Amino acid sequence: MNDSLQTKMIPEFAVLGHPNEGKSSVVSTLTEDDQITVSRIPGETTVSKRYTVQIDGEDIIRFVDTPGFQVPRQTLAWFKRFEGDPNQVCEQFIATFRKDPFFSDECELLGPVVRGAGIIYVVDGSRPVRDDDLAEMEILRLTGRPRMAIINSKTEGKDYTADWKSEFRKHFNAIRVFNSNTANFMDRIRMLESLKSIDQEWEPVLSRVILAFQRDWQKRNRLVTAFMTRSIEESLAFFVSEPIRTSSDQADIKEALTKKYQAHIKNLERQLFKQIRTLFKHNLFEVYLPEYSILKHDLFSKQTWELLGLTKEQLAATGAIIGGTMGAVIDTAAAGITFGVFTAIGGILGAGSALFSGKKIAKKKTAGIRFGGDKLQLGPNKNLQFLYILMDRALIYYSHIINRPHGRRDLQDPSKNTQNKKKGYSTELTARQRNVCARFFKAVNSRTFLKEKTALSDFEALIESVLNEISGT
Ligand SMILES: Nc1nc2c(ncn2[C@@H]2O[C@H](COP(=O)(O)OP(=O)(O)OP(=O)(O)O)[C@@H](O)[C@H]2O)c(=O)[nH]1
Ligand SMILES: [Mg+2]
Repeated sequence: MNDSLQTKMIPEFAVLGHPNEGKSSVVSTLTEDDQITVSRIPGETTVSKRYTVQIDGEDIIRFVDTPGFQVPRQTLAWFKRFEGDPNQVCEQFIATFRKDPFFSDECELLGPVVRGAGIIYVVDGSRPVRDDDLAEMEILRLTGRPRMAIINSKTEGKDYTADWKSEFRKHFNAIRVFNSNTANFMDRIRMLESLKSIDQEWEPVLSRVILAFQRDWQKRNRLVTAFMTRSIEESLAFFVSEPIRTSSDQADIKEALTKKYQAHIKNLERQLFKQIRTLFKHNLFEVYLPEYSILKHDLFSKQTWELLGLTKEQLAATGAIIGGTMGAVIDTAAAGITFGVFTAIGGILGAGSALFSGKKIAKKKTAGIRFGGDKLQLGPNKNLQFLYILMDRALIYYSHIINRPHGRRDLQDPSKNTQNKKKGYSTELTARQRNVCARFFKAVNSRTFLKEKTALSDFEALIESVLNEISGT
């Protein structure tokens, strides 16, 4: 297939409108591209630029970001005076004014329309309809191209949606509310569904686009499942140990082990979060986390455990610990040494009485010198609750990422869609699902994956179903 033939089959939509209404944000959200410049200052976009959505290296759909209309009334006056072939009105307009600076933005924004793009007209529904807007709508009607209007309300509390809709009905084939700063995956799908209705000829190709988007989303969720399962498995199985010699300061060793253990687990979580962020194409900045987010708390803090929904009884059970009253018994080569209170461990680490354990290291001879003694080991964590904490934090992060539209550039004020969960997802699991988690936990802990054949696959299936539920797919 040659290039031009392939290009023709890829649907293309020009996003048009008044300056500063959110055109670039809409393109950014629709294409999941956070590199597109969005700015408070009107007139930011000065040239039309195509953004192509690719899935598995294949071009799927294009959106063209354009400059805003500058002189819509004068442009409309010319369109109305035009006496040639109505299908040629845009071409003739550009041919006439290509070199005229007065109409330079209008020539630029109509360029993609001449090339056959469908039209998505963006307005800010939080302001009233003005004469300039009516002129813009009339120009678009006169282009004769399939067109859809979308209402992207920038300011909450002010709503002129009804006025806009009644004007739109005269000029457009479809109308949709689509907010570039809150839209999630399903909103994007619904938007594409509406686009189908603006031109019957595009129906089959847009159906294919929607299918490609949905398959890609499923694939991402499967990847997140794999990343999450591996990360959790690694965290659960992780342990650190250090030999104890008579002269060693055991308190120092405990502290060093605790630091090492926590740093490793936190690092695994960071890596997982980065994988999720990359998969959902967020590059611009560390995704902002709302002040109240559980993820703001340290993985190893008491708040994390409380916020994720541990009951008082669970807290009491997991940690005598958290209060700092747990003692750990270490077997030593010589005699049983009882360590005192491990307050330094705190939080999760304290949870689970078997977290710290002592092991006798086989004495061995190296170059004639006898080494040996006892070993202090921290981890693997034997507390099932640890699995739920890791799982919940990853799911909350996932929910945050998928609900953050790429066109959104402010850092505060999390989107409405973000799940402002006070409790973790694990608190909503059914008894059967908890059983799946417990079997997975046990298989990791006792390294019996070979025997417990379905422990891993059942856990993965559970995670994937929760991801699908969170994303509404
Ligand atoms: N709160 C909110 N702000 C938005 C929304 N859409 C756009 N904005 C903001 O409005 C300003 C303009 O957005 P752009 O996407 O750059 O608008 P534009 O239509 O491309 O503007 P020009 O390129 O100048 O014509 C930016 O500060 C955006 O962050 C929205 O849905 N909600
Ligand atoms: Mg712009």
